[in-house]
Amino acid sequence: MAADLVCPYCYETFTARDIGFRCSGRISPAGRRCPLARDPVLAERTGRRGEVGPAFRADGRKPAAACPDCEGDTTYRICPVCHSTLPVQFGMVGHRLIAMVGAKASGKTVYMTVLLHELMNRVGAGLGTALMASDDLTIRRFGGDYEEQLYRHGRLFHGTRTAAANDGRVEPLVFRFSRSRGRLNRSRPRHSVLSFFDTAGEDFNSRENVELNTRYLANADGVILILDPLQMPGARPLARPGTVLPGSEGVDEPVNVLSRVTNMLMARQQGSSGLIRTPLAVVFAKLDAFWDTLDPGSPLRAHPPAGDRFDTADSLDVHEEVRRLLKEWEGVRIDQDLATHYRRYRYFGVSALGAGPTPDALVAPTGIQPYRVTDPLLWLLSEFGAVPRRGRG
Ligand SMILES: Nc1nc2c(ncn2[C@@H]2O[C@H](COP(=O)(O)OP(=O)(O)OP(=O)(O)O)[C@@H](O)[C@H]2O)c(=O)[nH]1
Ligand SMILES: [Mg+2]
Ligand SMILES: [Zn+2]
Ligand SMILES: [Zn+2]
Repeated sequence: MAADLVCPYCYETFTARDIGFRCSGRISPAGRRCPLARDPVLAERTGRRGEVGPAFRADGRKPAAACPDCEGDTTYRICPVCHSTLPVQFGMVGHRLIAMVGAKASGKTVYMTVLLHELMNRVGAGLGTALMASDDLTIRRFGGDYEEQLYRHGRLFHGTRTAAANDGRVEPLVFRFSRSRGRLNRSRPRHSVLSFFDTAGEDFNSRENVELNTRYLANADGVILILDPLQMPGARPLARPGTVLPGSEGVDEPVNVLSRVTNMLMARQQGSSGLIRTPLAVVFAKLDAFWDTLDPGSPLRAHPPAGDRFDTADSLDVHEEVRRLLKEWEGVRIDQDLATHYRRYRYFGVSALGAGPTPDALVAPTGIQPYRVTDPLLWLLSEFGAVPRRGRG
């Protein structure tokens, strides 16, 4: 059988049969209890050193198995490669890995934090969707680090730690996305597992991380590529006066970042047409710095129509508007590269903060006012059939 599952924690592939189990460590009906101990595989692969029940092999297609030592039943299923506990119903519900990549300081961490915050709070309810952290570590890291820093303290992030500085490990945030089953979409999948891996921009430039990133990208079902117009020589001079500009030292222009991503995706998978099949959301961040330069009638000055569907017409308007902006920003090569290599791609324009931060890296006094942040994710989910669309295209 083909290896059709991808671990949301390590991005290695395996089959359902290979899924392992972990003893619950509770006293079993037979009166025995397995001792908890550090799992060397888990520690090596993920850095998690806590004491856990012993791992064992059994038929991973089943939801539960009996521990060979204590005979107690367990429903903890684990990845055969990294031994992370898999989300409930993993392999039984749709699981979608969304990879997010972009150059250094392009705004990935801020965007991811705001996107997830919006989906968990404001937007989710309107869309009839819910987003929940899938494991304790995600709850602690997302709530405790990311959300706390940006929303409670109003402080922007330092550059994300590189995978190399983290012993080559990645620590994705894993969420369960669910949609309440509406009358019209009875057959659509209700749950998806979303895994976000917040890369450091430098991971894209260093050789030792290319292998890791290739696996991550190649096994993703959809890719969100964050591009920063402030890093485009043709757009930089157009930014609103006073905008905090990213340093240009060691920064790669968006067109080069795109080439790197394209090379990584091509290394692994191609359709018979030679085009990359993974849907690619090309997201231009920090749009607030360019609002002054846009036409008052531009779709990038309006909010997307409200409703519980992905609005195709609005999305295509935005797509064309970004394509037009690329001419102004001297970014036409980006458009050519996408058309040459990708079967499915779509442009987006977002502002996670809604206003430029202060020079001392604090959220503007007007607060966080996200603009169009959920559009790219909803497009990807609608491509997978996990969110319904209004209109065709
Ligand atoms: N004007 C504006 N600036 C933003 C926005 N989002 C991020 N920025 C700026 O971009 C900087 C970098 O954002 P991060 O999200 O930390 O960037 P990153 O891509 O995670 O960077 P690395 O982790 O170093 O790769 C922030 O400190 C802000 O100055 C936005 O919506 N609008
Ligand atoms: Mg970051
Ligand atoms: Zn046991
Ligand atoms: Zn794994």
